[in-house]
Amino acid sequence: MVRMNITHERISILGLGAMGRALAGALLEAGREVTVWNRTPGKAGDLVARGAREASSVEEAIKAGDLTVVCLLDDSSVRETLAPVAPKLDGRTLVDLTSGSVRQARELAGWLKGYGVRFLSGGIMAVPPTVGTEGAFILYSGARDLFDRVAPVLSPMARPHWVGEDPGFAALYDMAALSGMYGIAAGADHAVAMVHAEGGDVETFKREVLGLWLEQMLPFMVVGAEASETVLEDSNPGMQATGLETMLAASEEAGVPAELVGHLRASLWRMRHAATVA
Ligand code: FVH
Repeated sequence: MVRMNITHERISILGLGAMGRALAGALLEAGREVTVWNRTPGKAGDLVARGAREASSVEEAIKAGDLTVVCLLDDSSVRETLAPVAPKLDGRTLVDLTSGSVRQARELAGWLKGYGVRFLSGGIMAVPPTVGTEGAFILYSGARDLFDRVAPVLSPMARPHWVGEDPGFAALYDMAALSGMYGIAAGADHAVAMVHAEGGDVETFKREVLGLWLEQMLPFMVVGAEASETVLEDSNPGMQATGLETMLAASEEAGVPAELVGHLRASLWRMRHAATVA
């Protein structure tokens, strides 16, 4: 049986880690009826005080909600948690916000479909303190009609954003966006290490140089880029290759391992070669 109307907006949350607690808190704040479950009991205290109900089993939690949000450590914890109850999930709606790979999301969707579950996969573009705040958003993929039904119910957690019918797409964009973020974070770490090694004032550098520079360049790196291009492809590759050699030398002079810069140099060499051939 497919339950098409979520009339009372009763939401169950499986997983009370930092993120599950933040999601549950945002839903409670918006007046939703929330039931929570966590593998290790004792993590629901504050939420119960704020109006949540604590279920003592996964099955009890799922039955208490019109919609279940899963937010666990990883794909195998989701499988482990859902496997014993899966045969009883026919007609239920599940939204999995656990981080995973594209293949894992697709396989999970297929597995749950076999049990008659209506399923959306998600990727959280927020950290616990930003859940429920303006900039936070959550990527969803799966059936559009299901998303349209679920989005208003879950919107207090973060702005819902649908990225396609393929259940793997939320994971795809989530992982790709994380890759972008970690690239910047790794570059920033390297920059700080250079400044520290050469005796510069790290706090001043971060505040007066690095933050402002990254802020200035970010729109070019992302929004200004066409398809697979990056800002690096907009400038003369020869100039950039020379610039990177200088950066590599500066890093080596400072005694800071330069693997990251070396990697950038390799990709720029490829770009320069492509430009010469074209
Ligand atoms: N926190 C963050 O900043 C990021 C932001 C972007 C999205 N991620 C993803 O959200 C998922 C949950 O992350 P979290 O921050 O809540 O993680 P933890 O605080 O470590 O809590 C983990 C929960 O998972 C439960 N758990 C672990 N293994 C199992 C298992 N085998 N069976 C059932 N539950 C399991 C754990 O339970 P317990 O250890 O308390 O019993 C916690 O509830 C994650 O995918 C992030 O990548 C967060």
